Amino acid sequence: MGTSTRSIEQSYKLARERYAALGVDTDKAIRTLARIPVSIHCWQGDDVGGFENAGQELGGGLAVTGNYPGKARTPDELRADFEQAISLIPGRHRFNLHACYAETGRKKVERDELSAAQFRHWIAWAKAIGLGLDFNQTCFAHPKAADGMTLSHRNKGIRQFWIEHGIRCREIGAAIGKALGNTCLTNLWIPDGMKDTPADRQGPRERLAESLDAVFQKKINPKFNVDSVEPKLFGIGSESYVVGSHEFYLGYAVSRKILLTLDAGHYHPTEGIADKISSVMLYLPEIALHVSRGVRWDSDHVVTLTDELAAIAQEIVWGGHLGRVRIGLDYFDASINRVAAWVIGTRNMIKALLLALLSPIARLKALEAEGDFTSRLALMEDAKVLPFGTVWDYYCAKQGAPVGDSWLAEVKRYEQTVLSQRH
Ligand code: RNT
Ligand code: ZN
Repeated sequence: MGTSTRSIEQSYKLARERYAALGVDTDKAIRTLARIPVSIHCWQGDDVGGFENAGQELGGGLAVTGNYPGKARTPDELRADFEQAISLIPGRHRFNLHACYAETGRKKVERDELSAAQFRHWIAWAKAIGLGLDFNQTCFAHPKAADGMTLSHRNKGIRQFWIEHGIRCREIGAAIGKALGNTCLTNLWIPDGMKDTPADRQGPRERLAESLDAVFQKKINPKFNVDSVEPKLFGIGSESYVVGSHEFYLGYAVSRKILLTLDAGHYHPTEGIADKISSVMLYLPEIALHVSRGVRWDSDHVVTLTDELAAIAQEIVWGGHLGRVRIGLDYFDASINRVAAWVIGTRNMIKALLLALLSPIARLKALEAEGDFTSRLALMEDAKVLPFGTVWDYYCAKQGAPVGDSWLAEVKRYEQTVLSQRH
């Protein structure tokens, strides 16, 4: 087998030389990579179900397909599944919670009544295993969002309900950040939109801006919580109009000095988010990403190592934006083992970052500055077949994570012993 520690190290030494000849320091790349957290979304673990038992369907234009057995049914199961997943992923990462994952015990706590109390188990767990937490308002799968409108609703009472939810979520985010000594990102996405051509595109946007101002009015120490807003182009049932469009939220985030979340599935099918990063970084102190993979629509497929993913990582790394981009994942596939889905998507995100860190970017930029575009293209293409996999294996081994596909046997074992017992 080619995965013994000795052969990994020997191969790595050769790869290191190969990269060094192009001015790339592989040891440094690995050190940098180990410090980049990926915020892994809780909702892959249970098909965006949450634990409210509201009996409400997902809605909001979100759709999870598949019925692979063994999904987490309780917070404890979700935590156990996630611990299994992160044991197979190199590096130290974060866990991204949604408000609907509140633990309310026997009683019902409405979304406009939530507080950190319903998240104390999550916080204690995160603290115990050294995990950073992020948070999200849940403005879907709820009777008050049943007509697809929330913060931009024409009914004032409904707007007020979601405003209160938004405020409480930010407070929960702050409590999380304070308790963990690690800034929480609270991300706001709402489904608001229309299936068919609206007669009034302006009114809902005016109401949304007003509602958002109410949500973000209270100053919260940015050491504990920072806020982000997430635009979208269309959804199921909101094909013709989405109130919180890209232009809407870009303007909002810039003018209010909050973060913008770029979700890779939220644009036209061939429109990537990679090229947006260098522009928005000029005007925003920080941004957040929902790395996803849309297939024909915002289908939220498991992230694979595509050109688009590589380009996203390049823009973050080559642009010098590490530290100002909060990388998160957003996908939900219920047709395969959910722990594997977490592992595959997250390992791919990390691979893409490593690829970007291992690019001969200094040389490429120098060639570009000299106007030698021929050599730039030649080097970019040759760089694609450098021994990246060898460095990746070495990184996994060094981090104590499984090398190659050996993680899969672990997931299969977990499926046999744990997941398959859930009926
Ligand atoms: C929906 C957004 C949003 C959700 C999660 C569950 O289109 O991408 O981020 O996927 O909040
Ligand atoms: Zn998203």
